[in-house]
Amino acid sequence: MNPVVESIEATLVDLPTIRPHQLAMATIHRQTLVIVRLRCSDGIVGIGEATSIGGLAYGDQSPEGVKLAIDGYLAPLLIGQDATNINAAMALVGTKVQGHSYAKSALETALFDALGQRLGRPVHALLGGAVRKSLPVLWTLASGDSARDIEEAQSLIEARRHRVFKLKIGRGDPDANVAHAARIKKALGDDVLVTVDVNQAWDEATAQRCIAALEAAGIGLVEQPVPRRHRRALARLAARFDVPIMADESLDGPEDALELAGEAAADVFALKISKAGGLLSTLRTAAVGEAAGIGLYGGTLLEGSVGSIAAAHAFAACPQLRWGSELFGPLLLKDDVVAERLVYRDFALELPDTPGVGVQLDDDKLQFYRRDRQYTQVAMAQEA
Ligand code: MUC
Ligand code: MG
Repeated sequence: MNPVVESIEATLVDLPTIRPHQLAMATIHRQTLVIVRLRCSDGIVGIGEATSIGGLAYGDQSPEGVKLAIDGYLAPLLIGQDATNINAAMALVGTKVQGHSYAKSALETALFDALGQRLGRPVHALLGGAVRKSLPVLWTLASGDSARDIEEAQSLIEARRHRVFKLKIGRGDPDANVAHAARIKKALGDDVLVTVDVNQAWDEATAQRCIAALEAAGIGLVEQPVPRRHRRALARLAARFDVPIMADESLDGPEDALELAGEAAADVFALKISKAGGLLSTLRTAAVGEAAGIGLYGGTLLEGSVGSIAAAHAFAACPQLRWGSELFGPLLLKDDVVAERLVYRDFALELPDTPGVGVQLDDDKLQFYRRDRQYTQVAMAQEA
């Protein structure tokens, strides 16, 4: 008999960032990870992660909500199911639970990790094989200060860690945003690709004016300039400008991909395993993009090592990843909850070849950073 899912534990973990990370909708000082441990009846424990940015500021699924959904609904559904049949397990979850793509992604990752450990194969092999063994990784400049961002970029180029940079704009005066982007692009020069992410902050008229200026300044790509549901506006911008327009918040899974492709609303798709609801759904989303001739990009919700490496396995299996990736989340964290941190070298993230996702949890760190323990510590300190 095949092993079944025996228990599932979802743990909230709060990790500080190395510096404030300023986006249009939030400034992040820490990231909350939901770490999932899925124990199977053969003793194998698979791990997964769901993380979002700025609580509910980026997406409509909070870390606390992810934990509630797993504890109350998804775990009871999966317990007792065949742990080796991921398609069947996720189909069951799909019919009984609407939405909750972040939770589904974490659970599917944990099932893949367990299966990989059981078979002695890395997750990318279970997805059909990696067509690249490392993924180019850009860095997001988001300190809120142009001079500091330029310095940060130059030192990262020097260290051969990143050579493509994304700027988080969309906060405050749009013209000041454009001036900030132009200053950074000018300082970094023609050889360095600089992109911007507006995180839905502009209306169409503002976007038209500002994208023209960004294009003239040499910005190489504009991500999600208008609100996610304003697809027709996105399509008009994609038609109007040469600079590629990327859909991020407008794109969750394959159904969105189909609609965006049909409306010619984006030149590039930002894939994210959490938005899509898992690795398999990410590959299905990528397939739609690929079929429509749309460039693919490996996006992040600033996950730690577990979520980032899970995404890397899926992105490595995509036939095309023309725009590289932004799997730098672990580098933005001061610490992590894994035994060994991911390897970034020569502007890329290396894909592990070890069984499963290829990273292990560090139990001491997990205990140290778990939120319920921190509350206990604060309560104890207050009582003392
Ligand atoms: C987003 O909107 O793309 C990715 C990089 C970063 O700094 O924030 C994320 C979210
Ligand atoms: Mg984005």
